[in-house]
Amino acid sequence: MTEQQISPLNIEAIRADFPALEQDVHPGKRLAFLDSAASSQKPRQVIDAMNAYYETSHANVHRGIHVLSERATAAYEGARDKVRAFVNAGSRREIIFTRNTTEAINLVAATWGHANLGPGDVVVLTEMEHHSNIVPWQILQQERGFTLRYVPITGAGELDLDVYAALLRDEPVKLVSVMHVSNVLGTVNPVAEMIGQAHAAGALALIDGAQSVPHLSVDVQALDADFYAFSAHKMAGPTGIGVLYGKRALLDAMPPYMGGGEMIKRVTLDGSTWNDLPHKFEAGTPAIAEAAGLGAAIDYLSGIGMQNILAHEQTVVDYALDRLSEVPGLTLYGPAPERRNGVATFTLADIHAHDIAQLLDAEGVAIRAGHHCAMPLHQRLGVAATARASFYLYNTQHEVDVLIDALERARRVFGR
Ligand code: 7TS
Repeated sequence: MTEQQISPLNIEAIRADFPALEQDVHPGKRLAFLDSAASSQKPRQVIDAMNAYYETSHANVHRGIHVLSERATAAYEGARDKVRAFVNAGSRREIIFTRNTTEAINLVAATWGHANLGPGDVVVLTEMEHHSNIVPWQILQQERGFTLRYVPITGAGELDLDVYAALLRDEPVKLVSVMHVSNVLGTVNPVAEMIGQAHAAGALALIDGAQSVPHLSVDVQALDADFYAFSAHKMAGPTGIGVLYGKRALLDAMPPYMGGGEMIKRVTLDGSTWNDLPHKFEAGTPAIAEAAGLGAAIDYLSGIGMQNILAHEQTVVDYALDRLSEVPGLTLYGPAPERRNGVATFTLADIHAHDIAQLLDAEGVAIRAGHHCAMPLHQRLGVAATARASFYLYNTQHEVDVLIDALERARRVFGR
């Protein structure tokens, strides 16, 4: 079968939308970009939207009564409407623009967490979290003195849901903060069930959606998430903008994050009052061109269809897992193919992951090596570093073949 027959996407047409893919990164070595979990490439539609914004529409938002300010405001607020629809939030007021997932989680920790967590309270995280969903809570813990608990992972690379249920039953849990999809193992966590269990125990749930929103259809209302965080740059959009979804009643009750222009209703020398949502959480001049780019990315992904994107990725990842499992000396991490998404993480004999990445780069293959900002997970796996190939809508089975050939070369170079 050819790629075209087994993929629901017109992959050649999609690849033609991404200028960065059309280059040799070393003489005669065409780029095989297998590092989209770190940050995806951008289609021309996104780049064009940002350029067009700067060429015709740039001014500050929400301020000037002139044509360009109105255009800039329309671009910025129009992007908010697109985000609302993309994740099916109930109201545009529930969509807060941040810099990225990291800032979205820090916002919740510094506002909701600061106001609501103290000695005797428990926050539940998991062993597989990215540092951005561990460190903000550890920082806050030092100040507020609550307890952190971590749901362990099983040998199959999935969350131990029995331990999770026991924590909710036995401890005064106020918040569960968990990733939807693992950036290392690819595990798709059963967050709908986990949120339901958290609510039944009287806890709120924050979901780190950095690796889910780019790949899956996410419906924050169907999930009943209290907070949901993601980054534009992993979903074909620009760097510099991310999203915090929060339920309106929670956001309304939370104190502001940063103080400054735009987030106030009235300022006197004696004190200030806060603006309505979402502006209460968006102090200062925001990332306007980036919002325009994010809006274009959402149009682009929606135009192709998230179901089609997921089906294509699944085909490529399944093929990659199959072929990788045939490489002698290679260890794969993570659950069975039907319970995972987007990434293939491995070690190869005793070759250091950085050496693998360097040899692959010489063949034009871009992967990530290291701890992937998940050091506790790597400690649990018993390895200091892993190599990770990650896939998006523009990747092909041919690129997997190039990866495998390059790995074979690495084995020969290291005599393994
Ligand atoms: N959460 C998860 C699950 C992630 O994978 C990442 C980034 C973040 C949060 C942080 O996102 P940011 O946009 O705020 O930086 N993950 C990765 C990665 O796996 N390799 O590089 C970045």
